[in-house]
Amino acid sequence: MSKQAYKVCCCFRRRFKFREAEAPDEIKALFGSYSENGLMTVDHLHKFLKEVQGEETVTMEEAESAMESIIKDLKHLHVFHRKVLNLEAFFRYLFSDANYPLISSNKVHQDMTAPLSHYFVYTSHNSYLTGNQISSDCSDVPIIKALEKGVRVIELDMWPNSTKDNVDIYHGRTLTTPVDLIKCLSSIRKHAFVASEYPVILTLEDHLTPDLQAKVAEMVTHTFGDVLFSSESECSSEFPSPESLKRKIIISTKPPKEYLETKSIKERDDHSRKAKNLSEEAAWGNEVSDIADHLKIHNELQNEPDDGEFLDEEDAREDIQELQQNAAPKYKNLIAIHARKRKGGIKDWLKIDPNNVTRISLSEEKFEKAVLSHGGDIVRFTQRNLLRIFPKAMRLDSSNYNPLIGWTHGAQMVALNMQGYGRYLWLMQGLFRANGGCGYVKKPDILLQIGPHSEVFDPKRALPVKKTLKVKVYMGDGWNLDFHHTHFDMYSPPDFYVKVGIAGVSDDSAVKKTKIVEDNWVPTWEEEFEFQLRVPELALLRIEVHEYDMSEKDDFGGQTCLPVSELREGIRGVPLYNQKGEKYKSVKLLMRFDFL
Ligand SMILES: [Ca+2]
Ligand SMILES: [Ca+2]
Ligand SMILES: [Ca+2]
Repeated sequence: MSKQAYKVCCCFRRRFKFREAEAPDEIKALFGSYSENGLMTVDHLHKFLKEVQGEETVTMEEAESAMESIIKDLKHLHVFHRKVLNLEAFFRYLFSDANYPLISSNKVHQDMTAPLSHYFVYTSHNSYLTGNQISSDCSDVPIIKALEKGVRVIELDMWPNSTKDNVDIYHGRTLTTPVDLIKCLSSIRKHAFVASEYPVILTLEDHLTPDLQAKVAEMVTHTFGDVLFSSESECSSEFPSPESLKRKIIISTKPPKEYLETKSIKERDDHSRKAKNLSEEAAWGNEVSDIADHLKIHNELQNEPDDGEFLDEEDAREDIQELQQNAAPKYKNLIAIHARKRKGGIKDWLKIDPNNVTRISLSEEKFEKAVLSHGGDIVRFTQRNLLRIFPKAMRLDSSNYNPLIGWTHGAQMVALNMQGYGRYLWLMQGLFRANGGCGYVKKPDILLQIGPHSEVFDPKRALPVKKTLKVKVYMGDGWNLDFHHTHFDMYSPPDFYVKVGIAGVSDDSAVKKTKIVEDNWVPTWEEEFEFQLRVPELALLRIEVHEYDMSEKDDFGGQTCLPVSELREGIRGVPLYNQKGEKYKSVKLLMRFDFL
């Protein structure tokens, strides 16, 4: 035990005892029953993995190699002459990366041979922006970062450059500083498959003349070469599988549009001023909305007929006939996933063509409106076709919306602003921790099934409880290593508490919290919570650590989101992440998960 001093004023210091992390009583008791004379052998470990950790099929050999790697990892603590663990080593092992809470931290384990429409795909919106939607810089750096995190859908807005002889990427009609298309393409080629071998889809928004389209075709073909997927031989009644598209880059866009002149700088100026008035997003972002409540409010605000004209920023004035005459033929050939222009009302664009699959793109507002009146049609549509949802234009600050509205209706490409840090992006990062972080997560069967009367999954329907998840929060550790001792409170150690919750279908959503442990860098809560889950397949476990301050907003202490379908039972070391979703070096929680 050591002491830590906090300066209160120039002549007075408060001293606090600093305790190293120590195993909670329950862990000590468990060690007692799986050890002899204070030592845990391979036999004991094997039994512990089977009985407590729920790893029923674990073999003696696996337990032995686990023991070896534990001893190797902990050799700085003790020198073990035999393959045994003492309490401290066992406790450290529980906290270690080897005891990760998900079934696979980096192994793809789902079936990857189903059509693309059977997967949620990690999707970014305006992937080239470094900050807000109006005046931030455009760069290939955020694209590289996204690809390295496993993002599989990258969006590029293509515009003519100032001399009209080359292609720039920027957010049209804003003050964002452009970046060369070719720079983005080369970076994509270089980083596409660093995090995952599964296909990268480029969604292009095109505001180009036929001349420049021809130039894009040349650049794309030249940069990507063999890696570019061409759809000529594909059967168009079903999308190919991620497995068959491994290490391929796929171009997806609408049929090219008529050339649109960039609006005047004056207008761009006005936008920029608007963006500056928006405050920076707070550390936490908005609380995760209950999707049913959210839709209800939305419904009350909407009085328009459901099948009105559904045009948005992506639609512009294109006409397919015009395209046939104008667009560069090479450019048209690049498009492997054709996005459909939406004509007429919701019913029309959700029409399923048995001979053709397509992709449509809707703003979050249009989508939410469509969900209210045509929820079932959307689920049916997304069983074979692709649906992309993007943030509404009002989100000038690059904030985000609740992605679960899209996922619970089968939308594959829920595009979020990757620079819009906060709870909604954490949900996204959480979902895509599943399936080894490869950027493709198989949609649960419930979203792919269709009944004899063509009934499909309805996230609003009251369903019986399928599983109860019991979550125990034992303790946390590592803040003293990752933060300065005055980071949380100037005059005393931090006061942590944990919020544990579920995001999923509306009936499953809940948030609970532990008590506050005051003035302690190594808090022990030992509190247990139960969550009743009707649709565990779509549930995400949300974990947030708050640092309580009486007079101000809580400080941020860490967060993670874990897909419930991949959660391992038993006692686990749960790594926490910062606001941006970057993993802390040392901060972890010790938790226990059980399904009843
Ligand atoms: Ca504080
Ligand atoms: Ca304090
Ligand atoms: Ca405090």
